[in-house]
Amino acid sequence: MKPPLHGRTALVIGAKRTGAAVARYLASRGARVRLSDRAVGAFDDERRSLAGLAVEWCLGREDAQLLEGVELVIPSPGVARGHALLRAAAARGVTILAEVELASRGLSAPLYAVTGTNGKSTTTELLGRMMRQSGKRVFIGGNLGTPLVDAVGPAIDCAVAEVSSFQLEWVDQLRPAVGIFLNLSDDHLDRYTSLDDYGETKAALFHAQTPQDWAVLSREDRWVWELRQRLRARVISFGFDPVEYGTFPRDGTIVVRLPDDRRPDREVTFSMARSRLRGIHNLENVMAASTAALLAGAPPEAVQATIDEFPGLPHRLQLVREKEGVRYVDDSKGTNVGAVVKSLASMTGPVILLAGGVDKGGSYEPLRRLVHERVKRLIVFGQARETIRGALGAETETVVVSSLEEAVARAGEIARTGDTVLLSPACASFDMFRDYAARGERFRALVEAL
Ligand code: UMA
Repeated sequence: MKPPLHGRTALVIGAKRTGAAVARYLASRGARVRLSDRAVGAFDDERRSLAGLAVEWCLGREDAQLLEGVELVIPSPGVARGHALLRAAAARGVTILAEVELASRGLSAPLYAVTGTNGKSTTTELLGRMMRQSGKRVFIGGNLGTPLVDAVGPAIDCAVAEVSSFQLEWVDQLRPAVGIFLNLSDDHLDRYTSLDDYGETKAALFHAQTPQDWAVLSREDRWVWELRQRLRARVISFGFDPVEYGTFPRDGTIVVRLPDDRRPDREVTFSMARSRLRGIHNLENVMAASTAALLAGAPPEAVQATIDEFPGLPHRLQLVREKEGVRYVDDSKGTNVGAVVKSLASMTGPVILLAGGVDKGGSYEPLRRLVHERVKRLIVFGQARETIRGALGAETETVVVSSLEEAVARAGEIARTGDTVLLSPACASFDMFRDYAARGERFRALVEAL
């Protein structure tokens, strides 16, 4: 059901990417919008994007007076569930909706959504490109960058969205025709009480699905795989062992077997020979995206062409440079332990690992064996450096430095032919950089200058 927005008063909390898009969406549909942010910055871009619309700006404020006359609250993903304003709104019986919920209520095209701890962006981009290659008009966005609410309005045939746990905290009718859950490992434990709490928040992606919809689940992740028992959607899976129905790799190909008797080609095979994506985790991402694309009606040729052409996303295991036999790899998007496990597992030869930043409250334990076996030197920086040294320092020779600059310089001195210098920080970047992309760019610049 589409929300009747005209004449309603809405409070939008957070005035950056999500908040500005939501304010634009609501105000252009006749709602009265109060846009608040705890910061008092200039918000130049956001103000420009809202020029001419009736939006009341409330900067530097988080007080309950913001709720006066408000019938609907849309928090930005960065606003925690327990935020005082949200508690006050709930106590007053005011409706609280996530931006993706608001968007899904307005969308008339089918939604294909991707969640999980790692691989979401790559899988979303792959799936979106597979659909485009099929000749469809496709919106690609969500947590990836462009808020889903921007998909409402333009003429599109489908929307493909990356959806984070933060974005799933206030949903109830969000109903993807195909939902993908890639994996679950410790992340954002500064916001969730446990891995279960974090996983259950992500599982909200499937709550409103019906038996007409599909859930694409990993067989390799125990937490995700157990979900199949309590979903209403039809489940199809991907993993490494052959199955009667589902997706698995076989001799350099990916085999997809759909449980749909109407398809004459019940088994579809895709070659991985020309794919530029490296690592086991990327194989999982390709399996998930290919399965979802076929379920969404993409012809196999469109899926294969995308696998062949997709160059990969920046800051994910990206080779920056090879200098004197040393490979320098930017994996700045490795912002949690699970991501670094997968990156290290796909390395051959000795690794000099650069890690650190803002700790997310999880355990470094899953890295111990891999660090012991593959990392010849661990160089730690940022706020979490002592925590990481405490957790992993016994596994390999560990150096504590004060900055990324120093980390790269030390790595350059230590590295010998055959080594890989890998920036895969296992932490958020916000102690020293705007975001993971800025950290990756800085790393690239430092490596180029070596
Ligand atoms: N703010 C408040 N009060 C609060 C918290 C934040 O006023 O209690 C204000 C901040 O001062 C700031 C604004 O809210 O001005 C920022 O809002 P936001 O953090 O939700 O950021 P957006 O720019 O709206 O970006 C969000 C996602 N950010 C987060 O989830 C933290 C972006 O994902 C996403 O690309 C964008 O919406 C569009 O959908 C980024 C991210 O880091 C990439 N995501 C996490 C991740 O991938 O691990 C989940």
